[in-house]
Amino acid sequence: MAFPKGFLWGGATAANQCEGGYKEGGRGLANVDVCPHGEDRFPVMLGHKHITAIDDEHYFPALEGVDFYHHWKEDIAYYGEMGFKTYRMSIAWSRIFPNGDEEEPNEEGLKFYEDVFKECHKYGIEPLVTITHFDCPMHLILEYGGWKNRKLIDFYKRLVTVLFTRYKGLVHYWLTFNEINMILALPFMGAGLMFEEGENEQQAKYTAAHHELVASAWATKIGHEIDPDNKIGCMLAGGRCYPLTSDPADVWKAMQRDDENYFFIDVQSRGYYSRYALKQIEREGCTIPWEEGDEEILRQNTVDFISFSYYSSRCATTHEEVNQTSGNVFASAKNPYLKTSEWGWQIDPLGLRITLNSLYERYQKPLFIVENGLGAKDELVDDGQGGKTVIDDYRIDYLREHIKAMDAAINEDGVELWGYTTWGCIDLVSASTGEMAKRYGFVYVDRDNQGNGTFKRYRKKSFGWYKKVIASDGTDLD
Ligand code: BGP
Repeated sequence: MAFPKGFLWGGATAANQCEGGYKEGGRGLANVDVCPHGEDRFPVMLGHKHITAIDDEHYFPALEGVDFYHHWKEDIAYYGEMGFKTYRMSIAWSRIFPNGDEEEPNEEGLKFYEDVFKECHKYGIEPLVTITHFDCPMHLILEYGGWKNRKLIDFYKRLVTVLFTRYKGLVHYWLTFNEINMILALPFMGAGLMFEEGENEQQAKYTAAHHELVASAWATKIGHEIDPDNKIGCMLAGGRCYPLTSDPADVWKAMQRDDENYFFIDVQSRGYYSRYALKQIEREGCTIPWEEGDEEILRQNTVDFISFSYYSSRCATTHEEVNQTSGNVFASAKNPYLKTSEWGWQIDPLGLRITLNSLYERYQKPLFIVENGLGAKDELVDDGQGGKTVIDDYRIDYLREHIKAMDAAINEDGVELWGYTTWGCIDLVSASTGEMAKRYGFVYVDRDNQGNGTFKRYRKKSFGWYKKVIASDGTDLD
């Protein structure tokens, strides 16, 4: 069936994974820059190993990404050619405020994004901007301790005020924090937290989370005041959790896993902490650092829509002998009914329909799928016309099935869905592993895990396929 009129088809990227241009245009160092490729990546993202500057021992893939900083015109032309209606991208905070605590923004950084947004509009592409996709200026971490310091709320307010003012009329769709629930799993990535020996990590995470939630509500307020046409959303690492068996203990565990995920979105969309979240924090002996006015600001500034990433469903069980599988950082029991990707992520298109229905039931607000896709190894081959391409039928299959699930959720179940941006519409650095080999794009980029390659771009087979999908408004999926 047809998708609703004005449905926003497109693709998504994040500055830290594609932009590069580190040291150019006055940009400062950020937490995402010091997450290396290799075995130290996870300990750093967790906040346990501290790398605070670029060193010679490691390879840091975010410094160059896939060099969007110098290829943005070419890349946006590809998106235009595919007929994108929207392009989700993020702002590197340290390009606007290199240290994060300056009074005045960096004009070169502001101009860069202005040019990018204007270029998008040339092709009729509406930008969808993530204000922070995991990034936080390193200075704010070293000097203030990252988001566990309340001062970050003021620095963030300054950032968003500058962005909403400067890009008024150019950008109408905004997300405050990418995958806000990631704070609990990867606190250095999610909130710039670096733990000291013996520190109460849980308390630091809840403190940082509260500050981000208050900052997010402020951004919603400021964004609406500056331009009432702004649509401001939250962003969740989504994917329903199933009980592995009908054992009620498994059902209960799955429900708790989901609650952990909804923790933040509940606050952003309803305006207050849920009862189970308050109980959980209390049980862990932690507290919420309330200050005067917080409650009100949260209550009065809920989001306009809920966006989420969906790669997979998850499974929970109390039967410990069951195998675990990997998937988007959150552990899951292996579901025997599902196939997995080369990286062990379970493939579950119906899970997308289930997730859409659950979220819509729970919040009754418009939804937006802002990430979905298959990370796979691609092989560049001759295209028979003197050029090169990738025959990525596996990616087409994955996306086709997920689009069908989306179609069913809209047309059969009545879910209100504003749009769909596939993750990594151009190959980019993997957030979890720092690899280039895990590719999601419609456009191949010549770059490897060690940082070799020319950055040359090639259209894959999925490029032409997605173009057709968009042109037919989702009715031609062959
Ligand atoms: C999400 C992040 C993205 C992205 C994606 C795929 O969690 O928001 O930044 O990278 O996952 O994950 P990966 O890159 O690890 O394959």
